[in-house]
Amino acid sequence: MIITVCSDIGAGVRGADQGINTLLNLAKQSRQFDQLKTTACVVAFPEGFSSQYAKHIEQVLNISESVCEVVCDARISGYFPIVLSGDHSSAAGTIAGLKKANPESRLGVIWVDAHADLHTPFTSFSGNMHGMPVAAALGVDNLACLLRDPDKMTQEFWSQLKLIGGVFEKTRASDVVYVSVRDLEEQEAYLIEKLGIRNFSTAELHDRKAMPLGEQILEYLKECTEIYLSFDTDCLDGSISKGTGLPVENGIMPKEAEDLISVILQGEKVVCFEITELNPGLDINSATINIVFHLLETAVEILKTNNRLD
Ligand SMILES: [Mn+2]
Repeated sequence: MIITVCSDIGAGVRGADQGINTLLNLAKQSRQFDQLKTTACVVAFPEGFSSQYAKHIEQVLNISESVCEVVCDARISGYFPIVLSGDHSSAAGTIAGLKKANPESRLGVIWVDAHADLHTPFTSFSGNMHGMPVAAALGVDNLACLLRDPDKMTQEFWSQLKLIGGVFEKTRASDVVYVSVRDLEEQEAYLIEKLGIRNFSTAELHDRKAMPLGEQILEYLKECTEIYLSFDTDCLDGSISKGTGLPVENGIMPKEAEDLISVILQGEKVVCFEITELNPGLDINSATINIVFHLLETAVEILKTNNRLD
């Protein structure tokens, strides 16, 4: 099942909500997507509370709760959700939905991204919510790196965001894996070090002599009972990811991304795949769009072959 989250409210650069229709339009021309069910999350919430510490946080909370419910229902009904979201902020809702559907699970998270998305309203300079979903999922504030002094309302909404789905700490730091995270701010670097989160570097991905990175990651998460794979378009190398809000050099090349996703999605514990942060308005020659759509098509093909998708 494809679940769409047509919102870009959590991003600093707007326009990523358009990425979803771009992918769905291409899907109409591909046989792989025939008869695949598509469900849209409610994203049309009124503006609500917003602050410089956490921009549009009330809307992000409402959208994330909507995502949580849809993902949870999909999982309970036995579907494998492929989530197409505009910006990454709603992924806290995706993770919450997976955990809500199966509270006993030990949920692993594979976060393929140029950024750690580990900020909080206490540490974020920009206040952009797409930089916070991993912190929300882990239930951390990172007060040791206090940079800002958010008002009471912001703190109240942040507390609610950490509690989406009625579960605090949806995953633990030892069950989170970063891939190609390379644009870190010191507050995030501190948390990664303190919590001991494994970051598989781009260099490790490039290393052809090693076991395929996807296999290494699945091995690393072998104690988990379910795994969620989150793919931020900006994990791709800056030379080929113009169609995303924050392109960063020294990233993943298309074939590497395809191999990585292919190996991981063969893992039987993987229960959900998300693609996010594709911004067609920024994309020169549709280069990024074509790469990301190919990855989506590859994922659908693998999951269909394994009878995991309908
Ligand atoms: Mn991200």
